[in-house]
Amino acid sequence: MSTDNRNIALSIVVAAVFIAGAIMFAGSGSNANIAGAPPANNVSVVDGKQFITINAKGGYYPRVTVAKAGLPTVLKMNTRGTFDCSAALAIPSLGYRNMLPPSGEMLIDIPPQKSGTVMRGLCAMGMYSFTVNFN
Ligand SMILES: [Cu+2]
Repeated sequence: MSTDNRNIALSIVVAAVFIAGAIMFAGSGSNANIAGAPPANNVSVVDGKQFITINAKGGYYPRVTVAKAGLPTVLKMNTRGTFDCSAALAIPSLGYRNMLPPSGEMLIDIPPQKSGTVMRGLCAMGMYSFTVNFN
């Protein structure tokens, strides 16, 4: 290998380390799973019942969900080692307020919603939120 080739190889390695570092830095915030992953397909309809999955940990993901109006719906809140305040969930339009288990699943029944309804979920302090738009 000539000196030139070695220098090129070295600069590629340095660039790769910088890029990896930048990605890790960008992903280290509390919005890591929001910024990093593509929007999940978190809505499914089984036997006329709609299931919406929201992950709660350091915030709620996905932040925005588009769901169908007019269907009985189950909101499935998933936690995994969630010891931050996103475990303290409030859904004002339903009068819902509850602690989610630190790890597990909480199923919340939601009556069929009218088209155009925007349902908002919040942590107890109001710092994290998610919305479900029923269309
Ligand atoms: Cu909070």
